[in-house]
Amino acid sequence: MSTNEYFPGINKIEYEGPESDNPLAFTHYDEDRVVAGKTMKDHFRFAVAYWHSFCNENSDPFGVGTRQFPWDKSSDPIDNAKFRLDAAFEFFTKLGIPYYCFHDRDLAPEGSNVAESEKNLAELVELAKQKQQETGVKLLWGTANLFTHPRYMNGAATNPDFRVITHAAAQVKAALDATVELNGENYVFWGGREGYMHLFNTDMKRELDNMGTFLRAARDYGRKIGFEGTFLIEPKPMEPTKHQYDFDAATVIGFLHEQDLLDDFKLNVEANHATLASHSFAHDVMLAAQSGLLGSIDANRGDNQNGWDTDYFPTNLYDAVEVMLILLEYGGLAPGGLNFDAKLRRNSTDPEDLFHAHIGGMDTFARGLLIAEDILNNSDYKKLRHGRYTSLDEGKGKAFENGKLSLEELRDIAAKSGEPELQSGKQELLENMINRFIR
Ligand code: XUL
Ligand code: CO
Repeated sequence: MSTNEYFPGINKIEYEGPESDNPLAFTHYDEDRVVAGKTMKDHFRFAVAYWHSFCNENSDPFGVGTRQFPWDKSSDPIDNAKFRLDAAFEFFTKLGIPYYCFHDRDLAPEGSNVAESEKNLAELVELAKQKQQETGVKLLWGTANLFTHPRYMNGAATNPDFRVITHAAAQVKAALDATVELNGENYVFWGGREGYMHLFNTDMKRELDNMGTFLRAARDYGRKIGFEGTFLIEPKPMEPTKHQYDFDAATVIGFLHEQDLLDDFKLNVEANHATLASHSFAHDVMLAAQSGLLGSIDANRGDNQNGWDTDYFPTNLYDAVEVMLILLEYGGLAPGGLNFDAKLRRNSTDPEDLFHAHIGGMDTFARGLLIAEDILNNSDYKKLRHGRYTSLDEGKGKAFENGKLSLEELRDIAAKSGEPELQSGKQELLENMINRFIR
């Protein structure tokens, strides 16, 4: 632990149980508690997002940042990056969270050229490695920030200027080196500027193919240097770009097929990105899980009154239950995890607010897990859902599913069997059933 404490007066957050009224304790997240055959710690593999928690001062388009960063105390950005690392690991250990995630530029400042940026990152990676060894906190994923610098205004891998593509490659190479050095379990691509502002000036097909080529090169380099984890693409439909190529889970799954990337890539589904694409969080998680491509989750939530990516900390229990039902049915997240890609509100300015935010998110998902397990063990939820499909389980229905019946044969069955009686979807019954378990 550093000699300098950044969160004084806050001790290690402990589990105190549902009756506790201590706001700096967990009421449901009990990391060693075994649920459905795994500890809570292993179910979630919770992570802190370095950028929101330690780099984002909560500025918005109308105002400067409001958060005080006691670790920004030097005029030298490298010194500040080191202080920030101390603060981050103090927070991780006090919170008792097992993982963190970063962008290259969160960890170390960009230099004045490629070599200097690489050197800055390598210096901070060495220190992060020591911190990981001292604390046992691990890296869930690393990524490269290919959206902040002005050079990326027309995209990174999809930029029409080859020179920009090479800079993106340099950053991804260094971020992969960092991820491998820190034993990162996954590597994320979020293409905030991979998309277009207008089709008038865009060759969409060429840009999409270049994105595939770029990802294959990154994959090959990662495997060459010994990265054994999963590469993840994080869908988002828009913001900052008007149209982003990785629009939603379905679009990315199609892209992975087309670009022959399915052996190495999965999806990092983010709640507020799914809702921006007019889906629900559960929809994109389900789509990825049923395709065997759910890699990891960025947990947060949007706002019913606002359309944009608000990145609220997730406290919606209903969402958590829906998603935990899917994770329990489809085998969970590992080697991915649940990263709090969420930020404090602009007017949440006390250091302890960062604890409240994470405690709330962890407890929400822990409750969601307990409720989902209860539903799966003690209700007819699965039976009712499956029951709607029994006509496809045997006989001609099964033959259809196996592709054994022609369109003419299907027509003849319809003609012979007459009008089917209506079968209720039972939605209200199911919704009431789920609500009865949320207690
Ligand atoms: C932006 C977003 C990113 C990615 C990592 O909306 O979610 O923070 O998770 O680049
Ligand atoms: Co994210």
